[in-house]
Amino acid sequence: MRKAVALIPVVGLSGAKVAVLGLGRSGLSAARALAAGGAEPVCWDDNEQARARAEAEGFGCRALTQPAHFSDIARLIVSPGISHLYPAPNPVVAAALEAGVPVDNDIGLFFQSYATPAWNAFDVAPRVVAVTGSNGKSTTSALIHHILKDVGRPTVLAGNIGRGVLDIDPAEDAQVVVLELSSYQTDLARSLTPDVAVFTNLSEDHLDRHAGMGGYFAAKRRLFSEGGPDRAVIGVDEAEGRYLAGQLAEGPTDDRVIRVSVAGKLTGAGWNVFARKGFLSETRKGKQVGSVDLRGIVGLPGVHNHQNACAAYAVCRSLGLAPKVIERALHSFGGLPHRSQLVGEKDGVRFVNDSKATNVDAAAKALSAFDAIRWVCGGLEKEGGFEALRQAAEAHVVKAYVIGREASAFAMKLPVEASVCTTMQAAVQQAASEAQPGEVVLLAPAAASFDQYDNFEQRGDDFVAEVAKYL
Ligand code: UMA
Repeated sequence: MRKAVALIPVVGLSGAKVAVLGLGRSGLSAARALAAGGAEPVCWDDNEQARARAEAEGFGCRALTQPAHFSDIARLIVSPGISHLYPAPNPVVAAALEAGVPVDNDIGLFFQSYATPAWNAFDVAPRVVAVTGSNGKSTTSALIHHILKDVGRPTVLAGNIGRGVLDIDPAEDAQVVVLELSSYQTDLARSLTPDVAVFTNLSEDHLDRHAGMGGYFAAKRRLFSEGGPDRAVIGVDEAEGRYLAGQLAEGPTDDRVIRVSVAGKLTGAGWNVFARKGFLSETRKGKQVGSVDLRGIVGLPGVHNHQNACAAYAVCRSLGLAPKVIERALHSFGGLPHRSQLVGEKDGVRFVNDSKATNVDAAAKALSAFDAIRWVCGGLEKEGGFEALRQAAEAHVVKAYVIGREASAFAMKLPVEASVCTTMQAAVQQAASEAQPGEVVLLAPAAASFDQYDNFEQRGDDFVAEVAKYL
């Protein structure tokens, strides 16, 4: 029996058989949305339980590993966690490519299907804001969504943040859909036409899936090149961001590009939003037109969060909101679970969960946000080593408490004193018993979680549960 759920019916594939590979959050919502649009989903997942869940909803499953299996298939929809090219295409994707069948994902289907003739009755056309980048995209997306909600604008949040993009209700008058998009998602989507697109920053991540840094940047850049958003908000603190901003703008005064920085004052004659020493400034044509004191905003600690605030502010300004209403909403943002999340405080020691710091760059930013840190870290190490966090660790960490199956090897590579704890329980207990008033016990793993957990959320929940025992 098919569940009654919110969804965007897929347009343009009615009567066609469409293969859906991967039946997790994005795959299953894609299958439902395809069926709602009159297509016939032909599903597959390597996991038997996932297939059983789809079959229970009435979807047919069959393996499509040979090009001949695609003779009656119009398109293949692939989930983001399944490799479509590097390090090697999944066998089903390889068969589709050999058969010449177009390969797409739920993001492509969303952009193909979101606008409908019903919009003719609306007073204000719905808009789509899409946020990509290596770090900060969840917080930036959630912050934009929060600000819009605060001013009473209809808004919905979906994408990499945990909700399939087709898993939302059809558009309503003046709605703003905020999508967090990963490089996996932007790489594969055949339609990619947001009204406002954001590039937060770039640092090494997922390099195996993109054959290196060039492929990773190219995947993210597609968000700005496929349809060309009306407005692009670009973090220019890395060479890639500066290059992208330069490519999209006709010249320095072209305000279709809003440049964002937390590395210094932006003096260009275009549209700029930057934060220095906790103060956000907005300049246009060389004049200051808005400012916000970010220092007292509890939900946005640290320079990395000031970057998120600048990007969200820029998006909301481009949607016509005034600086003071944005400032008011920033103050009521509670932050996201697993990102600079204050879990509790005892005897002057704060406990903060940043389990989402799954790479070295994100961990360095988390470490820079606090002064004296008992640092819980470790897990499945990523490529690139620890050099990028050396400065932040040496300046802010009192001692590290290392978790993970390879905890001793991980600990040896850190630039600070480290205790090998292996389990979260041991790490939290030891860090809590050694912490002094004024210090922060911070989970910022600088590693993936898959050696001990299903995902970073489960790892963060484990930290929160261990802290709760202590508190
Ligand atoms: N599967 C196969 N064969 C494989 C690999 C996986 O059949 O070789 C199946 C699995 O059995 C499973 C399904 O594929 O049933 C899972 O697909 P998926 O990994 O794409 O996960 P979804 O549940 O569809 O979630 C995806 C995103 N996951 C990834 O990108 C890995 C979610 O982002 C996203 O929230 C969701 O779509 C809704 O849009 C998560 C993520 O970890 C949070 N993202 C990465 C990150 O943030 O670093 C990019």
